[in-house]
Amino acid sequence: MHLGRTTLSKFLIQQLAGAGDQGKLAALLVDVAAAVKAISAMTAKGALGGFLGAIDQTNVQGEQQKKLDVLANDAMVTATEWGGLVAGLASEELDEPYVIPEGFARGPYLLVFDPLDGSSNTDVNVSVGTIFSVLKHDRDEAPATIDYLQPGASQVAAGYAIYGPATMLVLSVGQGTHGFTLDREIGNFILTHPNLAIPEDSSEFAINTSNARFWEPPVHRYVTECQAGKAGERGRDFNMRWIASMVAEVHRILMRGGVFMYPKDTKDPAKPGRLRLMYEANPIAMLIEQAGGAASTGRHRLLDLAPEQLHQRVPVILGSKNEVQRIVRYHAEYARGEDKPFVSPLFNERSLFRTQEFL
Ligand code: AFP
Repeated sequence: MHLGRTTLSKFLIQQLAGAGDQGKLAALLVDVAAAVKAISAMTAKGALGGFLGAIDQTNVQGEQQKKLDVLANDAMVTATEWGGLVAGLASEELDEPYVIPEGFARGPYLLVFDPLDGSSNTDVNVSVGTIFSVLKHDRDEAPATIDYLQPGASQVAAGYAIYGPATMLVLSVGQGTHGFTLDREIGNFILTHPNLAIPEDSSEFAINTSNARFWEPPVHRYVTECQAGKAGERGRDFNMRWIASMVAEVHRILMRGGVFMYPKDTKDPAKPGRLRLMYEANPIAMLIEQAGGAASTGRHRLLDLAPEQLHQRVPVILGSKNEVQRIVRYHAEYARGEDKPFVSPLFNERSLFRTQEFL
């Protein structure tokens, strides 16, 4: 038991003791936590609960939906539509924003979420997550889509749940990034990781290298230097990870540093990136910056972007500040034509000359 430990509710009351709608924000986050507990129970049952597998429908992203995608979405809607705290909801799994039904009062917030991120991993029992973002809605009228299109810097709260060996909730209300672990015995989230801080330097990067042929030169330059390790520009060896579940990559970075990249590439020119701005990039970027890290498209700070569409995609490069800043610098040098010519040892004239010396 964790008697005396700080529960999520106690933490939120302490952090949001201010006037105005702060109490409603705390209540909304408690409702989100209730949905997370339900989703955690379903992911933990897996095949025993009949929750695995796909269904015969695709979402607005054109992706085939998993059963858990739909069930997680329903859990988030059911837990938050009723309380008079939100004016509307938007989800990766819904083409259009969700209109709060007649009979439920509307509130001052908009909740935007990816109910189950990494769902391609559910059937192989790899950690998945829920990502959520909270925005203000200051009009009495029901929100139109345009009301959701606020820059990430406007978020009043953001967080994710990770359904791993333990279920954790990591969130920020603008006063740092904090982690809570679900104690299933008492059904409560306990503050276990207060004030998370990302190391500014790291020797670990995460990227899907099967896309290397589609990357822009600055990304090639950064990854190639990491792979060169001690023998190359960086003078030290690097480690690589790729879980294909953003929440799991981000959680690792919050725990021990690193950099995560899903950069702009030429794989599908119609898509400026794979990840979605409103309910993946923006909430995660808030958590990363609140923990002392950096989050960029490679060219712009993610939280500064002015959204144009609810489901728009963006390039994402985030994590340890000094590594992200190096990648951003490489993009700027590339734009100015100043990036060091990308030479691998094999083609470097000097090294070829050296080889001839000993022929
Ligand atoms: P799914 O939710 O469709 O599994 O996508 C997960 C994700 O959006 C993000 O969580 C991963 O980092 C990324 O996609 C993995 O993309 P690849 O499958 O191209 O590696």
